[in-house]
Amino acid sequence: MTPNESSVFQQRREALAKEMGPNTLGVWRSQPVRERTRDVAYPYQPNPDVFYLSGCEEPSAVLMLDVSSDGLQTSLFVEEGSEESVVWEGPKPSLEEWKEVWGVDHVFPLAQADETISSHLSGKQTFFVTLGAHDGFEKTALRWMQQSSQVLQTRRYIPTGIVDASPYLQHLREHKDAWEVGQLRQAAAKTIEAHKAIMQTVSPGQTEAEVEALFGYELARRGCRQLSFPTIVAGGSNATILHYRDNDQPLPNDGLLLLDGGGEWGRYAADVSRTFPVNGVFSERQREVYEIALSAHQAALRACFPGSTWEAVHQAAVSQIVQGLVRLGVLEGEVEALVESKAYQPYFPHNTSHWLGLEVHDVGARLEEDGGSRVLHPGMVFTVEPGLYFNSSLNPKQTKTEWEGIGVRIEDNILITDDGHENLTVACPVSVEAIEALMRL
Ligand SMILES: [Mn+2]
Repeated sequence: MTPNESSVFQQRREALAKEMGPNTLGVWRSQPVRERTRDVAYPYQPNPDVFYLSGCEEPSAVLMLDVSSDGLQTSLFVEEGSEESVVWEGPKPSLEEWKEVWGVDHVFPLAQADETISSHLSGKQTFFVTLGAHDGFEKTALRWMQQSSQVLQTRRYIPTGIVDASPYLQHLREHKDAWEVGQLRQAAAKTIEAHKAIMQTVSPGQTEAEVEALFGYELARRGCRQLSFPTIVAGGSNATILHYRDNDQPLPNDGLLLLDGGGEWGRYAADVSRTFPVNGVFSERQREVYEIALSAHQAALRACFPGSTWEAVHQAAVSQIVQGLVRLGVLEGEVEALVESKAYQPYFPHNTSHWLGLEVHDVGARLEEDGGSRVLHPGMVFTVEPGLYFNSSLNPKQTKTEWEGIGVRIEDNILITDDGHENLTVACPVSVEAIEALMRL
C-alpha cells in the first residue's frame, strides 16, 4: 500500500465515524490463521471489514475506531515479529513501520488489545461490533465491557448499547469508490486474459484439472496472487452442475466447457463465466442453447442502469429464457403465465446476479427497507450470469430432451455508472462468432 492508498482507507474510516456519531467505539477483528493439517495453514484471508477500513491484512489483527467530539482515532493491534518468527517466516515490519504503511494513529502489540479496548470503552455511549458473523466475537466484546466496568467499579460509564456494525459497513461497501473500481478493473482485465488464453489452448484430451491449473497459471503470471474462488472447470454434462467442484474428468471432444473463475487484484474479485466448445465449433444443439442464454444475458445487461432494480435485471433474463424454452418446444403455453408459474426454474434455477467486491459474493442488500427490490445506484458492482441447463437425471422436474447434457452460463461483471452501466469484462468474447474466431487462431 502506498501513502496515497492509505488515504483511501482513511476516507472510509471518516465516513464510518460520521455514521457512528461522537462518543462511540468500534472494534473489528480478523480471524487467526486456520490450520489445514498439522503445521500447515489454509491460505489466509483477512476479515474484509478490517481490510476495507485499514488495508491491514495481518492475521488476528484488531482494529479500533475511537470517535470522540475531537474526532477519530484509529488503532490497530497486530502480532509482532519475534526472533523465532523471523527464522521461519522472514522479517516483518516493526510497529512503527506498520503505522506509516497503514497511515493510522497507533499500532499496538496484539497482547495489549484487551486492556486498551476496555479502557477506551469507558465513557462511551455506544459500542459498534459485528454481530452474528464470527463465532465467539460477541463474547469477547462482552468481556471487554465487563473489564471496563471492573476498571470503573460501576456500570454507569460503560456503553449502554451494543450496535451491530454490519449494516453500516454494508452500506459503505456496496457503493464502490474510485480506487475500488480501479482494483476491480484490474481483476477483470487479468481474468479476461486468462479466459482467452484457455479458449485458445484448450483441446480434447486435456483434463478439467489441467485446465484449472492453466487458468490459475494464466492469472498468476499476470500478477493475481489469489483466485476469487476455486475455479469451476466443467466439461460436457458436468456444466449442468451449478457449483461443480470435482474438476477431474477428461474434456469430451464434442462437448462444451463451462469455465467459471476469476482472479483477485488487491483483494478485489473478478468472477467471469464463459462456455465454449472444446473442439472450437458449436454443434447445432449447443448453439441453440447458447443463443438463448446469450439473449438472456444481453437483456439483463440492458436492464442495468441507475433507477432500475435488482429484480428487473433478473426478470429481463427470465423472460428471454422462457421465450427460448417455448421456441425449443421444451415449455408450452403463454410466456407471461410461464414466467408467473416459474416453469423455467428447472432449467434456470439460480439468480441472475450477486454483488461483487472484496468478496466474490459481496455484502449488499437485495431488498429496499420497504421490502421492494433494491434500486440500482452508480458505484454498485455485481455480476450478470444467466444460465440454461438440461439434465433430466439431476432434475426430475425436467423431461429428457435432445438438449440433454448441455449446460451454459455466461457471466460478466457490471458497474452501474451515472448514465447506465459499464461492463468491466466486455473484452471477453461472448458471441458464438467471436468465440469460434478466437479458438481458430
Ligand atoms: Mn458468479
